[in-house]
Amino acid sequence: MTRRRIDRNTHVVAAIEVKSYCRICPAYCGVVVTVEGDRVLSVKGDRDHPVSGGYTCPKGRALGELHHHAKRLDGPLMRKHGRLEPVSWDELLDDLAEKIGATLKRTGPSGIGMYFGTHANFDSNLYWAGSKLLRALGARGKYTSGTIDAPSYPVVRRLMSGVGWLFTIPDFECTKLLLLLGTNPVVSHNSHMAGWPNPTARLREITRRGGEIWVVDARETETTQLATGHLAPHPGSDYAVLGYLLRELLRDGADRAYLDRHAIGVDELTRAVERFDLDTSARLAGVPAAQLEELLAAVRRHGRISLLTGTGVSMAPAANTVHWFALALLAVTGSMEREGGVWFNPGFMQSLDRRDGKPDPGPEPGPASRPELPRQGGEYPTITLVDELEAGNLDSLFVLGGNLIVALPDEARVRAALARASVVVVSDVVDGDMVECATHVLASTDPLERADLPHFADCLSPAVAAQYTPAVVPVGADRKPGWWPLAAVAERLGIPILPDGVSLDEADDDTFLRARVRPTTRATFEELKSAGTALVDPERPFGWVERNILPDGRWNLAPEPLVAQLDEIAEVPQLALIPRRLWRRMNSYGRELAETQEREPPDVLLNPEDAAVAGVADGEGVRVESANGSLSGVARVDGSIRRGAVAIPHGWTAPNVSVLLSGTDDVDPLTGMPTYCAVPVSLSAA
Ligand SMILES: Nc1nc2c(c(=O)[nH]1)N[C@H]1C(S)=C(S)[C@@H](COP(=O)(O)OP(=O)(O)OC[C@H]3O[C@@H](n4cnc5c(=O)[nH]c(N)nc54)[C@H](O)[C@@H]3O)O[C@H]1N2
Ligand SMILES: Nc1nc2c(c(=O)[nH]1)N[C@H]1C(S)=C(S)[C@@H](COP(=O)(O)OP(=O)(O)OC[C@H]3O[C@@H](n4cnc5c(=O)[nH]c(N)nc54)[C@H](O)[C@@H]3O)O[C@H]1N2
Ligand code: SF4
Ligand SMILES: [Mo]
Repeated sequence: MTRRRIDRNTHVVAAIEVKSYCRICPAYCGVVVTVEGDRVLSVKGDRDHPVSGGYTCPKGRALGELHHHAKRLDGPLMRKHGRLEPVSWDELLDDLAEKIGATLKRTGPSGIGMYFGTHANFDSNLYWAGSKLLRALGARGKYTSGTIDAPSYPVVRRLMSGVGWLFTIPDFECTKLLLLLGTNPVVSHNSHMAGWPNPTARLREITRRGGEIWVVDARETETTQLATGHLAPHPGSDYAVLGYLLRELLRDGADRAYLDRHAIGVDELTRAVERFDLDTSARLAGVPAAQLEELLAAVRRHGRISLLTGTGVSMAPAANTVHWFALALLAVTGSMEREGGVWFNPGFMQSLDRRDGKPDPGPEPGPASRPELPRQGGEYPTITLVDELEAGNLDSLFVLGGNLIVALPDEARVRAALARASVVVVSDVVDGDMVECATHVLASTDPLERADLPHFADCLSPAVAAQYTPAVVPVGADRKPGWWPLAAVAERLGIPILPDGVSLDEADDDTFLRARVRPTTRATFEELKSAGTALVDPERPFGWVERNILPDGRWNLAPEPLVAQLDEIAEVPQLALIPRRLWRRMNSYGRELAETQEREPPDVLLNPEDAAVAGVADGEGVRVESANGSLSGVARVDGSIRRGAVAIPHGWTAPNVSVLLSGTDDVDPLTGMPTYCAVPVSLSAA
């Protein structure tokens, strides 16, 4: 903490600078926050930060604006006679404990569920307290945003390695060829299966030293502008691009020494990809054959590759196949855990490389209303919470840092299902869509008001790093830390969840944070707390997955369920809805900021040829219809998107793109993920 004096008009006031890190996405950029009393004056990048080096994006720089926003929740709210009213914490907690007790009597623990949204990942104490409460209640109803955006990622990893929790990090220091599929990290920082501070500098560094970047994306994006090559396949057809590369490399150019020692299933994989000859693949992907050949030539030129996927592939129907082929391609090119290829971040906090790797348990039956959609890694697919509410099986639902109204398909169905619950507890920082549906609102501290350490998202970082942050400003109004009301309800129910028998009165943010540091963690709590910035382990840990995780050190390149699914991939639609993320906000977070509303409206991005067929011009109203519903928006007609793709950002309620999606018809049986990308749609003038 450094002191500074600021001259404002005539009188001199003391402002202080506090080092912290941004907790809106897993890039975890280091920030310097200037505060005066309880006012946040500015949030800037911390130039001395060992991972982000001064970088921030507008979301991080707006932390102060959101902190003081008129829509911030200031205290607890409870629904009485149909209306939300301010109440005391005691009144809310007594009522909540009584109602949870009533649910337990009526249904047992199966009537209680908890949804951990994106922002529960960035308040590690909230996540931990939520998990502990759920366990203490004996409830199995855990749901997360991870089963909305990418369940195929861990499910495929488990099938191929035994463990789902493996995050592939490009070896930025040495890679010569980076392949990006369905991700636009310059805008998103990926923040999905990786969190990159300063993506532009990272990408430029690869091409500066003579490396290549190839992007597979249905649009020209901020990332394709920095790339060496760009392929724009039909939405949902990426599996054919990777299938082609695998087929050709397995015929000539595979790293046989690596495969012989570190893989099984090579022959089965070779047979499975035999169908992806050049002409078939070019036809399936809707790209010129010459482009596929150029991409293959680039792979051959460099031998090893690194690779990252995003929501453009992980939310599409063939997501499992793409993630399978992506890992297989890394193995076939000998790029797994080798310089110039990829490594797996064990996490500074978790230090998975210092633990014994036990295989994950396999899938279990889904919840009573949809047993065919499997529970994996201790989580039910989030879409099934709607079925569970409809069936009356779920009676009390906690929603922590998430927004089911924009995140799940079919807004009307989600709203109706939530209205059936006896209790909807919402932990949030702003008055938004979920608050509208809540019976009990837990007004939480925001990132500037709480101490923190990285939660499991430290495995997504391009470095093995962790940072402790103190609270930057005092807790404002009548808010409480996210963990506090959960611990207080637990206490009232007689199932205390605080670590080491600490009482609620004695506990603070550090009580939980201290307990998160394991014996294997790369530093002690005291070391983390006194460091003042991120601690970094400079070694990129190559080889720990091979040694600790893989059975006999081998990847399974042809798991039976994935091979079987390959035959079931449907033809891609003529005209398809695809996802798109915007620069100034994160899903629904940040949409209340004036600049976001003004400069990034949720318009419908169309190719000129598709617009002409529909009779729609730029700036005019357009109606988008799917088998599930329709919406109207403003058309933005632009040749940067390929023909056959229609991109609409999510996170808004007007329009809410979720009305075009279905939670019943298009759900993947292995992962329980609804289809969000490559959904068939039609267009007309509105
Ligand atoms: N600024 C900002 N950052 C964010 C978010 C945000 O809303 N705003 N959201 C955060 C979250 S929760 C996540 S999960 C991550 C996601 O991060 P990303 O996965 O990088 O998300 P997008 O930026 O939408 O990039 C997806 C890309 O896939 C392309 N695409 C669509 N369909 C297809 C297809 O079928 N094939 C191929 N090859 N490409 C396709 C789209 O055109 C788009 O450019 O971003 C996180 N970061
Ligand atoms: N059509 C379509 N739908 C999509 C997607 C898509 O690409 N297309 N993308 C999907 C993806 S990638 C994801 S991850 C999901 C996102 O699904 P969710 O994670 O459920 O939704 P968000 O909009 O990120 O939720 C943010 C909520 O957290 C609150 N919040 C912000 N900060 C804090 C905090 O510090 N504490 C607490 N307690 N709350 C906080 C915000 O106010 C907001 O209400 O949506 C998915 N839905
Ligand atoms: S990239 Fe992510 S962590 Fe960095 S400033 Fe932006 S939102 Fe915050
Ligand atoms: Mo996401």
